[in-house]
Amino acid sequence: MKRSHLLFCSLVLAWGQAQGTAALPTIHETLVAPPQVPPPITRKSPARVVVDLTVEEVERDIAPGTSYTFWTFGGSVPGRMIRVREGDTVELHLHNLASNKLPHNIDLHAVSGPGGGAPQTLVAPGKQANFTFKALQSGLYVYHCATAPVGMHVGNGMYGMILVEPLQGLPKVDREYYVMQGDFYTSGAYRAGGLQPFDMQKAIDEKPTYVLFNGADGALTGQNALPAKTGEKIRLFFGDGGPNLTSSFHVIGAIMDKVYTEGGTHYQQNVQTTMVPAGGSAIIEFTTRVPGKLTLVDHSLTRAFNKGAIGLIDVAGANQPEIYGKGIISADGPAGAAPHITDSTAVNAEPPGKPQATNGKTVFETVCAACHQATALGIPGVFPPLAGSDFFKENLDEAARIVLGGRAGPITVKGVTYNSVMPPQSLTDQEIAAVLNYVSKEFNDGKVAITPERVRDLRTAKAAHP
Ligand code: HEC
Ligand SMILES: [Cu+2]
Repeated sequence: MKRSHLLFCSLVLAWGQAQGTAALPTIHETLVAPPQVPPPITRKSPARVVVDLTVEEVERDIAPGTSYTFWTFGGSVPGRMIRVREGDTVELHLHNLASNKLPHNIDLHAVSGPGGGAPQTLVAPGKQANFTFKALQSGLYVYHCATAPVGMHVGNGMYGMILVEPLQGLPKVDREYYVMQGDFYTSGAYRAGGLQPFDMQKAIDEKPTYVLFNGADGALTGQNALPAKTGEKIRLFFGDGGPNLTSSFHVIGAIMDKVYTEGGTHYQQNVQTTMVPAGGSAIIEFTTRVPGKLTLVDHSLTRAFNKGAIGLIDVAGANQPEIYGKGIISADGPAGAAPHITDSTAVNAEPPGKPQATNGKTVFETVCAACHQATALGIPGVFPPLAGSDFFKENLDEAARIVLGGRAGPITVKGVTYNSVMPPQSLTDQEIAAVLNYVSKEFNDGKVAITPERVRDLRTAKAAHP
């Protein structure tokens, strides 16, 4: 009796292995840049899907004439969309480019388990982390970086989505697009020019400078409008990366046929505006009935018209006057023309100039201020102050070593203890000397100074005894 029970168990085990990961065919997923999405899955059986995702810290335009350092999954905001099938085993390779400055990781909401993969994937620049999980439940899920300070990593663009298709697949449509909303916090005002640093205080206060679709003011307008034809079924994989705002997502000029609310299994029909939470999604389907431009907006409207949350779908085709009439204004008819919707590029379109040659102030504003703040006062409990810093004043060599090599662990500044991580900054000797002298003069008593030669010596000493 006992024996046959044992035999049964080992049979079950062998069967389990045959059905398990060892027996699965391996597929390497080809990732594409948003607003494009990987093609629908036609497979009828599970696979082991290998996904290579590279973290890239990139400087590019957030608005015409304004640049920003985005932290990305795959070089784009949102990050590359991953598409798998319910029951697939996903082998994720997260590669952190050697030229990046910070460690990063990934938390996928499609994962069942603590941290969604974040602990397994925390990876330093130049390294790769591999993490395998089973996609148990279908849905459209957000993924994001979960490295501290998380609000900053997400605020810099570290989010994307993974679609886990149900076993039977999704109904066929004519076009699919991938759009994510995000809120961005820069020191300067909306469309202030030059390279703009991240502003942690604005993020904490949830006062974004920009609210954007696909990471740039104009990412989906003008030349970048999404093409379509009349009579097509369009599916939007729409997500909200946050870090903070909920989207009241609306398509001006269309009624959503179906909305799989919150990216889940069931759909609502005939929807005007759908609420998408930060870290959430919706699968939205609608039909393009007549030619012209459909406008994607966050219906919290100053975000759309004053902070950039606008996208366009440019529909080509023949007029359908019985669906959408021309409109006639008679001489003494009721006054008042229809409200005029403008494309965001028409607002305040002057591109301001780039910042001039590198100096201490520029380095401070574009590099250090992201964490230590433009005021150099830091953020209580998170980033220590550089202004009036006893630590800084006592030893400029040590400050230079911190900028060169980074610092982690407890540190006491002005009587307050911080315990965090400052990543090494890839700056030249000139830039480090310039920024430290600027901080000394501008935010401390200006008594101490350091030369580029001294920074060079410290760098050499550090290389000799790392
Ligand atoms: C990504 C955020 C970040 C950036 C960017 C950054 N720092 Fe820091 N910095 C920190 C953190 C966090 C600490 C505290 C580290 C610890 O707890 O050990 C720190 C500590 C310091 C300290 C020692 C403590 C103090 O307040 O005097 C100095 C000096 C310093 N940073 C200078 C700079 C300078 C100069 C720059 C720009 C070139 C810079 N940092 C850029 C996060 C940052
Ligand atoms: Cu990150």
